[in-house]
Amino acid sequence: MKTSRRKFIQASATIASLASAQKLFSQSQKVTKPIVVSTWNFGVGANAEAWKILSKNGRALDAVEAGVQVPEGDPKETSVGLGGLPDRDGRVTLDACIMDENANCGAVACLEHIIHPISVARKVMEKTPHVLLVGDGALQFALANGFKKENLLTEESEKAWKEWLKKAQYKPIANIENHDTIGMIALDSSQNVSGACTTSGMAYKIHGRVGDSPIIGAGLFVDNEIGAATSTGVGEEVIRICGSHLVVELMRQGNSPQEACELAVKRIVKNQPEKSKEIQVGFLAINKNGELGAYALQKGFTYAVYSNDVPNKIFDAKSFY
Ligand code: SD4
Repeated sequence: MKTSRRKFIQASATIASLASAQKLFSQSQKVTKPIVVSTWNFGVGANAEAWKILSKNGRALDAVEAGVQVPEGDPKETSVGLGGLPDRDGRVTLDACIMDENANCGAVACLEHIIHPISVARKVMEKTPHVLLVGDGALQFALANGFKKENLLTEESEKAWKEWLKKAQYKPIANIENHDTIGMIALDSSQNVSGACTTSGMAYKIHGRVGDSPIIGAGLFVDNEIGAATSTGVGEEVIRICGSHLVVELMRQGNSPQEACELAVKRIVKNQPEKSKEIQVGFLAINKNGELGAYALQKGFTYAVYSNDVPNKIFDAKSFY
């Protein structure tokens, strides 16, 4: 067999198996536990780390923390943790939250100098009577708990910021300007649900701006009776509708995860019909049966799924526009 023909046959087989996996998945949108799902293409690397814990019957909470640490620690990801694009003053400020199966939750907002804000959020949850620490207070708390102070502004991100400064046009467009949050939700083999969400927020934002990602109920919500939801996109629009909490409550009312994500996106359209045409917001949800939903305002929202049935694949979410 000629090499080119062999290559062609190999490629066709790969495409066919991918297509059948996708077909199978989209027909049922149901997978058996454990399952981990996360936003955007970088969810694949994060899911792989989470799966190491879930596949050994570990706890969903541990899985989501370990999972989102992957993009947080990757200097090439310019929307999360180390290497995140800075605010308009050149400061990298991070937002993150985490929530477990018992409604315990912790969060940090506008945190500087710490590579893994998700782990600081977990410490807030476990070591304090509070839910959310911000700015200098969050940094002080992190340092007191053994986290190391680091410079998070990479050369590349500094260069991009200096380029932006030439025009300094303040018009955040999520997704289009390559600005993606990782939201991860998981169901473990004990049928417990947890979630984590972490981001450097909108690039070149006003210093002190906080988005949806560290706000429990907006960027993330978990209810172990029902399931979990997370969001990505323009945080202000998600906060306005308490997005992730809304998705979970819509599931409680009997909607599937897919229906719930669609209804939440449509709420944004109803509230802000004109603005909704120009921005991106996406929701991702799972319920306790391992059913999954994903929906966005615009095309282009991808998510990654890892379960026994779906070995870590990226899917395109349906969209309103
Ligand atoms: C924020 N939701 O800070 C985040 C940004 C994001 O895709 O998700 N971008 O508003």
